[in-house]
Amino acid sequence: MSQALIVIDVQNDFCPGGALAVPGGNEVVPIINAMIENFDAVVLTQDWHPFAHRSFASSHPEKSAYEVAEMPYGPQVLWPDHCVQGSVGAGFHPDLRTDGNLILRKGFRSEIDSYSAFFENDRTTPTGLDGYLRCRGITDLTLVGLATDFCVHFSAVDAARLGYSVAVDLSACRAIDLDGSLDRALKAMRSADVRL
Ligand code: VGL
Ligand code: ZN
Repeated sequence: MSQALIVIDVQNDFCPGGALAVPGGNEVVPIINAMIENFDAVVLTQDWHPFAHRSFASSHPEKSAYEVAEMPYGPQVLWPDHCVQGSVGAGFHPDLRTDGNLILRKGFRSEIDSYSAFFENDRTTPTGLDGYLRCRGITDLTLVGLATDFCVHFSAVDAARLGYSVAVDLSACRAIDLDGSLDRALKAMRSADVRL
């Protein structure tokens, strides 16, 4: 059994003061830093959007942030501009240990968002992370990071669907909690056999 820690989106824009701040987002940093030693592989993901990404409310003049838009691949929550490629907000939290061995950037295509570290929001375009983990013989994943109800949730459910044994350590996650999204995410993860 080989185990990986998947650290989801611990970036400045998701921490207090950032463009899409998750309450208490910074609190996960020391917890995650202390976990790193215990894994065979450590993957860090980065939400990594081009300027004027279609998931930004600013790309939909008739809509405001946190409203939902119909995209070709289905409904999409519209967010404040965040994690623009190369910006300070897209950088990792300055205290996060970044000595993991892979950094995976997602959401880099203008027309499609990617909550999950495994598939873009059309639920079919792969990011390549499954291939990387499989090649390394990794069978067990622990997910931590931001935000519990979006990128951690979708990554965990996809990982379980791909056949990994998946745990989410909620002490090292924080949620956005938009209209009950945290409750829905916890239910979805439980029904996908993700250990919480
Ligand atoms: C995320 C909303 C938009 C996340 C990323 O990391 O959970 N949420 N982009
Ligand atoms: Zn994003």
